[in-house]
Amino acid sequence: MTARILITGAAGGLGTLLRPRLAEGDRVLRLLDIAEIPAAGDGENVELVQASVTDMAAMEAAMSEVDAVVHLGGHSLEQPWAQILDVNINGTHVVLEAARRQGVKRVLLASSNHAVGYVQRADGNADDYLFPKPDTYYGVSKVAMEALGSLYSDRYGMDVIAIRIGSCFEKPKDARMLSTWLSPDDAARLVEACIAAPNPGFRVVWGVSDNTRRWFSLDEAYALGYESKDDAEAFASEVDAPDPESLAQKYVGGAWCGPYFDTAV
Ligand code: 15L
Repeated sequence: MTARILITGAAGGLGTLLRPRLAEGDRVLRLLDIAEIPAAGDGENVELVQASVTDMAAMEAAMSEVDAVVHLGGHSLEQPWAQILDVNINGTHVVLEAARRQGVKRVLLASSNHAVGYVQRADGNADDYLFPKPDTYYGVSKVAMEALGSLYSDRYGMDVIAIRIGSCFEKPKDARMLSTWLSPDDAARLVEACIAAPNPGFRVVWGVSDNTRRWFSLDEAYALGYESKDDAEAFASEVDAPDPESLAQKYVGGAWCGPYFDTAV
């Protein structure tokens, strides 16, 4: 079992869902965020670090005695370019470089479906390692994240796994998420598999549950040992029926391919 895991962006949505699910035995979760992180609960084996992922000195310090990093930090929605560049792209470089300097060999990167958001459903099932087709500056930052991960793996022999996350929430919120949903429990199972897989090198995997309406490959995730136990279909009656004319029916990125997201400068 991996003894100490550093989670960046630990106070965010995904970090909050993963925190209780990655707690295990003697394992220490070092939780890092620029925002305030909720204090340790009873018996919780956590260390709290309030810092920015863009702060090299702080990140190097945060890597001490760490066995694996789960990098969730950064903007999770579209933002103006300067912010995306600083926090998401530069921040990912800082995380990888700090890990390298401190001898942390394994880094999991929270990439996103928006790295390939303009891939059309008509093109067939979304395979692993789809060539980038970002739908936003945010999506571009996820492409850059994957490129940095590839570089650090090839150049320095690190194990870096980029997870193209679909939609990780407690429940699917709309018809699109009946395809893209990654249940929080499956997210934890996927992270555990990515942490435990022997010598993976650099990988790109889809982070979705085994949804009945899934059109994303899980081959590479399964090859790493992931086993999905959830299916968004269980919530199908709780969301509106899909609109056949919607962007969600056409593109991986759904509404992110529409004009609403074309506002960031
Ligand atoms: C993402 O990458 C976002 O961070 C998240 O907020 C969701 O919108 C998700 O993609 C999605 O596509 O559903």
